[in-house]
Amino acid sequence: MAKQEKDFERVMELESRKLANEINREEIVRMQKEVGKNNDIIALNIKQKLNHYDIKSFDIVGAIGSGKTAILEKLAEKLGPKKKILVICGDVTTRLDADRIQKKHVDTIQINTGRECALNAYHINKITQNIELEKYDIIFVENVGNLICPSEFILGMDMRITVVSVTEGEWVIEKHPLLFKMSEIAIINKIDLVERLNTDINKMVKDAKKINPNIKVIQTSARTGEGIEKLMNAMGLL
Ligand SMILES: Nc1nc2c(ncn2[C@@H]2O[C@H](COP(=O)(O)OP(=O)(O)OP(=O)(O)O)[C@@H](O)[C@H]2O)c(=O)[nH]1
Ligand SMILES: [Mg+2]
Repeated sequence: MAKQEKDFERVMELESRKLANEINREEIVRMQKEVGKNNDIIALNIKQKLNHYDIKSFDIVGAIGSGKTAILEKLAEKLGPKKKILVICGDVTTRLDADRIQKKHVDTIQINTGRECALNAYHINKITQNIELEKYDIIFVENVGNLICPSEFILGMDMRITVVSVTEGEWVIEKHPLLFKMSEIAIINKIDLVERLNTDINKMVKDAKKINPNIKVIQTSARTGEGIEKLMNAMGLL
């Protein structure tokens, strides 16, 4: 075969591969939209059910290791004696977080998402269909730690809270605006470390407010307990 012909065939092959990819892409986008729509319908059902039982519910999302579980441990300590609490923990694997929180005498359920990088309404629906909801006053969901995927799926909770900490640096909010747009509260945690790390916390607060002027920004330390009462107040739990 002449070299020119070979080159032509190669171009054709690449073109048809590209075309196939484009067809796949359209199909994938269509399917993703469908899944998103179904997720939102299920989330709405969950919301109605929880409202029916007068349960306050919170979706805690945030960066890996920012202190979501540590904050939930503190909230469970403070609220546990008076309120009946369920904490649903999402992680790729293990039940480490659920075991930690369970020590605070609240009920916990761990969901392992495997390859999925966030919880979705299907996961929560399975739980709300199979437990006695009337037992609970408050449900907390700790989503899988990351600042990107959870923005794709609402879970039907009353409030979304996004947690970051000073250890991720002052650019973390500016670089991940979507979750802050969709949240009622932003927590900046680990403020006990702010002097050692020299993080510009004012920039973090300003960024959150610029992205979402209605967001309440609460500074906490799950280590010392600073800011936890303020957080409970902002959550309507005091
Ligand atoms: N100094 C300090 N350390 C904290 C604080 N909050 C959490 N930590 C520590 O940070 C580490 C991660 O905390 P976790 O509560 O597991 O964080 P997480 O966001 O639940 O982590 P993932 O679920 O793995 O995403 C642990 O070693 C905590 O003890 C805080 O306010 N100050
Ligand atoms: Mg955790």
